[in-house]
This record gives sequence, structure tokens and C-alpha cells, in this order.
Amino acid sequence: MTEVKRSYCGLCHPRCGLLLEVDGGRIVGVKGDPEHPVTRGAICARGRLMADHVHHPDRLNHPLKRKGERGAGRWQRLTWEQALDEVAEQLGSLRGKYGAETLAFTHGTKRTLHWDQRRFFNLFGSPNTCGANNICMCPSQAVAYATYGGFSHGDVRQAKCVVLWGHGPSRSGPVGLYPMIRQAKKNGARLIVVDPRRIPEAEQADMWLPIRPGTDAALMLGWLRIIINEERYDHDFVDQWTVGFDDLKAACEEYTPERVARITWLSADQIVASARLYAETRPAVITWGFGIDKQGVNATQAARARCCLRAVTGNLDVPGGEPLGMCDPIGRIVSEQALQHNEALSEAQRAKQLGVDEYPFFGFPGWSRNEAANRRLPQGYMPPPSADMTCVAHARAVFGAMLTGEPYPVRAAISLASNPLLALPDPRRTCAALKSLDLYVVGEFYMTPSAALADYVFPICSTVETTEMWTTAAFCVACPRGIAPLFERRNTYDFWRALGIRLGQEEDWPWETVEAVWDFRLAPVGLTFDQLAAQNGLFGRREYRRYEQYGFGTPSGKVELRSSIFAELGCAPVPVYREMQHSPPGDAATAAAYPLVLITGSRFMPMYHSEQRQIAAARERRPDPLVTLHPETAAGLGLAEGDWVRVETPMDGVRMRLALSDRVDPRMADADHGWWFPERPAAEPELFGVFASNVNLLCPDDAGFCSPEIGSWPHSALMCRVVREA
Ligand SMILES: Nc1nc2c(c(=O)[nH]1)N[C@H]1C(S)=C(S)[C@@H](COP(=O)(O)OP(=O)(O)OC[C@H]3O[C@@H](n4cnc5c(=O)[nH]c(N)nc54)[C@H](O)[C@@H]3O)O[C@H]1N2
Ligand SMILES: Nc1nc2c(c(=O)[nH]1)N[C@H]1C(S)=C(S)[C@@H](COP(=O)(O)OP(=O)(O)OC[C@H]3O[C@@H](n4cnc5c(=O)[nH]c(N)nc54)[C@H](O)[C@@H]3O)O[C@H]1N2
Ligand code: SF4
Ligand SMILES: [Mo]
Repeated sequence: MTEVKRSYCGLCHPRCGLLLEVDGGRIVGVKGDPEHPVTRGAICARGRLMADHVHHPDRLNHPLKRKGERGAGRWQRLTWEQALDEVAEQLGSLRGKYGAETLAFTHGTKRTLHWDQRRFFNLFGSPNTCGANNICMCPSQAVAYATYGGFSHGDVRQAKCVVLWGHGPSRSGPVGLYPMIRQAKKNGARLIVVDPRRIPEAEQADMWLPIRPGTDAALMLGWLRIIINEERYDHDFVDQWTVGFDDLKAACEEYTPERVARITWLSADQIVASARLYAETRPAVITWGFGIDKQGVNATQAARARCCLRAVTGNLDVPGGEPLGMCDPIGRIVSEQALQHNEALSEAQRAKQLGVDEYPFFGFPGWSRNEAANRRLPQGYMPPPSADMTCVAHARAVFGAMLTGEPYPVRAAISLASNPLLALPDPRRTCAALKSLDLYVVGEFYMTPSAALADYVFPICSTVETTEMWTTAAFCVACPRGIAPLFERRNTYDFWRALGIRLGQEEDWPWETVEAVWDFRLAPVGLTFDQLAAQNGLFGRREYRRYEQYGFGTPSGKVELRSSIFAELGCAPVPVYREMQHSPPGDAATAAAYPLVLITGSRFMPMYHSEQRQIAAARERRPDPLVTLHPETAAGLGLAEGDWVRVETPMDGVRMRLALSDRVDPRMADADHGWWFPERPAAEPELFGVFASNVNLLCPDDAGFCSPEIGSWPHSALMCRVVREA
């Protein structure tokens, strides 16, 4: 008999409500839940494939231990208890030999709990969590904390002007943000799109600025100059609530429209008109977009300049602008930060965080400064800067320590909800580093190229097989379990707790189940998880301009247009623009051999990063890795749509299929990321074809390409050539 179970999708961030039709433990139908208080029945093409994912024949269903050589593709089945015992024993002995810092973690984008991982690491004693956080949203968060003491997602619904700056929600946020943009447009909001590609949003925009990749910081400085010199800024706000205005004014003085035009491929008229439109139309939102965070050397300062734009135009913490802080009573729920138990990690261990000497702002020195400023605000008003997101080791340094033993040996790693061989730059080095370990442990849904290198692989359950509590600044929604975990799959909380208990952490994991944690978190608002689910979530009431009462959570209590934290840590305290190392003006010799500007990883449906490649219904829609060129560029190279080509940078080359589109500039190439081939052999040297079409083979992470403040590496604004496959 079929029954309908309420559950949720976690195949990307919004955790959309699902109704599952379940028959004998099998999901036979998937629909959006119209009663879900946030997503109201909407789901996307990926969410509709939930049953294909849950019941896929390639799913990992039992713990595995490698047999024979690492990467040989041979495994033996163990029980959870035995596998955990063995891993714990080896971790304990490695800690005894090298110190707790010898254990690293690689994380991906926020797909699972994360606070449980951080709690385990803090209790174990290692500061070496690393991964995508140096490039994905978290830099923008850290910078916003340093500038105005909080992070905002923009009140798009009520905005009169929306700027999508390096952001394509029609592909990346089809359920969350994109419908809001369309609604704002219908309500008469003006839309500005800054994107090198003519994305669907650009066609709906009042202004589209087809910018040269990697030059956004120059455009932002140009906008700031116009807004300041034409007196279009909010004088009262700037006078009362900011510090460093004169420094900012001086920093943008050289960015005249003509100079910015030469840098950005835009015209001076476009630059002036767009700056005026943004400044004049209030309230306005500049959304966060990955197009900014993925531009390496400029990523951090562009994020700073974006913060300055929001502030000087008086858009902070106003309706339709950039609201800050938690809505009561959501701020009273026990935070994920509290569950991380960061105080458990000693100063001595914090000081060992890898990469922190080079990028102190994104490690404990920067985080603890942001945190100290936050602590002066009333509790529950502004969430503290998340250590999990904005206080991490640098992946280059962590892999370096695996390979060289310097500054100390990293001999063990755990990857969970991350696929480092596909996500991070220079996968050959990542591969060599992971292979050099004494112990590599992966928790996964599928055998991926990264998991194929592990000593132990643990089968993790899908979102519909476990619960979650989805909390934002404005609401908290229960995510109920739809079906019992299949086979021996378990959730990540059970994994970390079981491992922790074996390593002497039993007193610190008092909650036997993750549901007990949800009840603990909800106790201050007088609810249990079941009650939260029954009442369809908890919604907060937003208040605005609370800085008038509390000030901002920065060292000065004001918006720091000149950042004192940046200054203290040796980073440029007012925004600057830097030319990319490889770019037409930056390096003529490289540009001559690699004439096209390369961007990678522009999102497309239904794939999520390296996932869904094994799901037939998804793969039919996108069978091959694509690189897109303008038709004229392809014609000049004698290439035709559908040809197999090689995309090459000074780093390496990858094989892709050519697509043609006049949506991209003739001077650029746009290449997919995340490609591997589950249908190819698992064993080395194939590793599911991870070195064939993995665009991160083309992406460097040497210091000269990374932002000097955070070490954000570039996935965009590189130089390449496209040639016919030999
Ligand atoms: N060239 C290039 N590279 C990029 C990008 C780009 O644009 N261009 N984008 C970057 C960005 S923004 C990000 S966030 C990273 C993403 O990097 P990752 O998050 O590492 O990417 P995914 O491919 O989603 O890998 C997640 C893996 O975890 C598994 N998984 C998913 N959910 C769960 C879960 O709940 N529990 C467990 N245990 N496993 C789970 C999946 O099967 C998958 O193998 O990639 C980055 N890499
Ligand atoms: N379908 C799908 N959706 C996803 C994901 C996925 O893998 N697949 N991943 C999720 C994750 S973790 C993230 S971080 C988000 C990211 O989602 P978005 O923020 O939308 O990021 P992208 O699609 O990577 O890039 C956005 C736009 O930036 C432009 N761009 C590239 N380089 C530059 C530049 O230098 N300057 C400017 N101004 N624009 C540039 C690209 O043309 C692209 O249109 O998507 C999330 N949603
Ligand atoms: S947007 Fe799609 S994939 Fe993401 S949580 Fe919602 S249904 Fe799932
Ligand atoms: Mo991301």
C-alpha cells in the first residue's frame, strides 16, 4: 500500500519540502509539499530525481575497507562497529605519534550538518579543516563581518533595485532566489546584471554589463567614485555610522569611468549610467554571487568594495535593502556555532592551523577579531561569525603538509560531503597528497574518484532518510525523515559521535540521536522537534535599523569602510583592484599563447557540482562536459558545434565537447566543472576518468593567483586556448 510521507530534499541548499509516495520502504513518487511554509510545493528538476538517487544501484550501502593497494578498486565489507574501531584506533595512534593536528578534514558546500564535524575536530584537537570555504560565500561573510559586523542575504522581495553581480539564480537557485527576482521585477524593481555572459537574467534586466571576468573590483571602485563625487551617497548614514570614508574616497579617485572602461571591456557611459541607477533607486540589494568569489586575486577586495557600496548608499538594515541580524525568537535557538564547541580547541592547537601565517584573516586571528566585536552585541541579535565557515586552514597548505611533512606531518584525513578531487584546483596534487596518507576516510553516497582513494568508506544516508533543522536568520523549519535508512546507511551525526566516543569524547556527545540535538536547540523557545514539525516551522519578526540601538559588530562599532581588522592583519584596509596574473593586460606572453579568457563552473541544471553523473535521467540532459565559445570564435578556429576539443591553460589540458552560443563574448570560453565518469573503471590510473575532463586541472592555486587576504583561488578569469582534439 502506498503512503504519503512528508520529508525534504537536501540535494542543494534550500531544503525544499517533499511529499514522498512510499510503498514497502521504496519511494515510488516525489512531489513538492504544498504545505511547506517556505517552499510551498516548489521543487526543481534535481529534487524530482530523489527516488533515482535514494535507490540507485551504485549507492554505498555498507562500510568498506580497501583490499590491496590504495586506489586498486578492491574492497572488503566490514560492520560499522568494526570499521569505526579500526579508524579510531589508527587515529588515536597517529595523534600519539604526530599530535592531533595530523588529522585534516576536507569539506564541500554546506550539504550536511558541519557543526558535528567541527565539534569532533575541536575535541580531537585539530584546527585543520579545509575545502571550498575559501572560495564559496564564506569569504564574503568574513569580509561583511569585518566591514559591518554581520552578513545579509538581501531583501529581494521588497527591493526597488536588484543587482545580480556574478550571480545566475535561474540555474543556481531555481526554487529559492530566482522566483523572488522575477517577483521583484513584476513589482517594478529595476534589475542590473553584471555578468560576462548574456544569461537569462540579463535579458530581463534594465542594464546588462558584460564585464571582463576578474575585473569587478575595478568596476565597484568606479561606481563608488561616481556615487561619492556626484554626492549620491547617504550623507547622514556615512557621517554617523561609518569610519574611513576619506580613505575610501581617496582609494577610488583613480578609477575614473574612462580608466574603468579600459580595464573592464565596458563603456564609460555604461559605467556611469549603471552607478547612477543603483545609487538612485533605493532600497537596493546587491546579491551575493559566486562570480565574485571565484576570481582569485580580486575576490576578497571585490567583496569588500561590494560591502562599501551597500553601506554608503544607506541600504544596510532597511526594508528592501540588506537586513542584518536574527529575527526574534529565532536568535534564541541554540546556534550551530555553540554546538561546534570551539572553546575546546586550545590556543596552542589554534596556532597550528595550516596556512594561517599566509592568510591570517581567514584563520583564527581574523575570526577571533570578528568574534570579539560580535560579543559586544546583545546575545541572539547578530549571529557570531561562524568558525566552521570563516576560520579554516588553507587547502594548499594542508595538501603541502601531507606531501612534504612541512611544517609538520599531516598523515590522516577525513572527507565528508565533499569530493576534493573534483572541487579543488590542481587535482593531480590533491591526488598525490591523499595517496600519501597513512589513513584516508570518506563518508559518501557513491564511490567517487576521491572515495576510490580511501582506506575506509562509510555509507551515508540521503536527506530523506534522516532529519534536519533548517535555520536561517528569519525562520526555523523542521526537516522530517521520510523513510528509515536503507541497508547500513547512517547519518553524519552518528558517524562523528561514534568516532568521538571511541576517542575519549563520550562526555561531550550527550545526545544519543540527532533528534535529541534538535530538541536541545529548540528548548529555549519552548518547542520540541516534533512540535516544530507539527506547527510548520517557527517564523521570526524582523526589525530594522537596529544598529541605531546597538551599533555595528565591528571593533569601532561603526561600518568600517577602512577595515581596522584588515589593517591589523597586514591586508589592504581599503578596497584595491589587482590585474590577474594571467590576463590580456597582465601578461602579454601568456595571453598570446592562450588568447581566450576562461571562466569555469557556471551552474546548469540538473547537475550539482560533481553529482548526478550516475543518474541516467540527469545524464540524458547533459551527457558530456561542455565548453562554450562564441560562434565566430569557433569559426576562426575551424571548429564546429559538437566537436571534441581540448581546452588548455599553462597548467594542463582537458577534453570537452564544444557548444556554441552568442551569449558568451567572442574573447572568452566558458567550461563546465565537476566532470568525472562513473561508468569508467574505478581503479587507478582511471579513477573514473577524473583526469580527462576535470576543469580544475586548468586552475592554479599558487599564491600569486590567490587573493592575498583569504587565499581564494581562481575558478574564473584565467587564460586558455581551445584546439581540436589530436
Ligand atoms: N572549476 C571549478 N571548481 C569549483 C567550482 C567552480 O565553479 N569551478 N565551484 C566551487 C564551489 S562554489 C563549491 S561549493 C565546491 C563544491 O564542492 P563539493 O561540495 O565537494 O562538491 P560536490 O561535487 O557536490 O561533492 C559533494 C560530495 O559529497 C557527497 N554528498 C552530498 N551530500 C552529502 C551528505 O549529506 N553527506 C555525505 N556524506 N556526502 C554527501 C556527494 O555524493 C558528492 O560526492 O566546488 C568548487 N569547485
Ligand atoms: N544547478 C546548480 N546549482 C547550484 C550549484 C550547482 O553545482 N549546480 N552549486 C551551488 C553552489 S555551492 C553555489 S556556490 C552557487 C553558485 O551560483 P552562482 O552564484 O549563480 O554562481 P555561478 O553559476 O558559478 O556563476 C554565476 C555567474 O558568474 C559569472 N561570472 C564568471 N566569472 C565572472 C567574473 O569574473 N565576474 C562576473 N561579474 N561574473 C562572472 C558567470 O557567467 C555566471 O553566470 O550555486 C549553487 N547552486
Ligand atoms: S532546489 Fe531542488 S535540489 Fe535544491 S533542495 Fe530544492 S528540490 Fe532539492
Ligand atoms: Mo559553492
